[in-house]
Amino acid sequence: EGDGGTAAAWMATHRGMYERATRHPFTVSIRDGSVDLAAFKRWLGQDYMFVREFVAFLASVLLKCCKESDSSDMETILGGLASLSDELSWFKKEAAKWSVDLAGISPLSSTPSVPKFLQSLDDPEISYSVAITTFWIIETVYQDSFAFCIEEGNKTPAELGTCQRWGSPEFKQYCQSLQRIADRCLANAPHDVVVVKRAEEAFLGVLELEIGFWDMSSSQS
Ligand code: HMH
Repeated sequence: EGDGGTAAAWMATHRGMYERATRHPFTVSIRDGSVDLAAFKRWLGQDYMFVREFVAFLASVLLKCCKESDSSDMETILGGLASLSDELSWFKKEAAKWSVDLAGISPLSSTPSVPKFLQSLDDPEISYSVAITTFWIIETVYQDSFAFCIEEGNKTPAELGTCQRWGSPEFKQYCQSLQRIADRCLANAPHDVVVVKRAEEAFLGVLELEIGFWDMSSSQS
């Protein structure tokens, strides 16, 4: 943030939406300790399904990277895939701890638009710049949301402490590398107004998706 790139500029321009995604009542309730455990478990199961879709999406980003980018981006994205692999193990462990039956969860039942959104970005027609911007903001919403849960003054219940995986300084650094990649791609594409416009639309699409995801988690079943 604050390095004068396009990514930071969009976060500023769309501040209201960004804050609705990163200071949502659901994650704020994790921070202040008032979180409803039924809602937490709902989130856990649905996010496990999300991450499975997200792996497929990220594989498509990696493929675009190999085809369209000649830089070291590949290693960052590969690191992202490795971190999703850890994340899946984390979800299984947490699900066992909270008695959430992952096998019995219908795929993103409350958020059918999620697979559609991610799959629409698999298309070979979608440029690497748009895909990497999407990836950056998806990770950043979680990073910012959960970093807030471990900031000074939090009352996050100890048993939810492992959500800190997204709030850690390492995860923040990783999101910052993604932001630098997105900024570089967007700066190289100014001649291509359509690409930058598509990337901004994807940025906003992700914020909407994330807000909807938190809403789904906090709504009564
Ligand atoms: C909905 N957005 C959602 N789930 C996640 N696990 C992330 C972002 C970050 O990986």
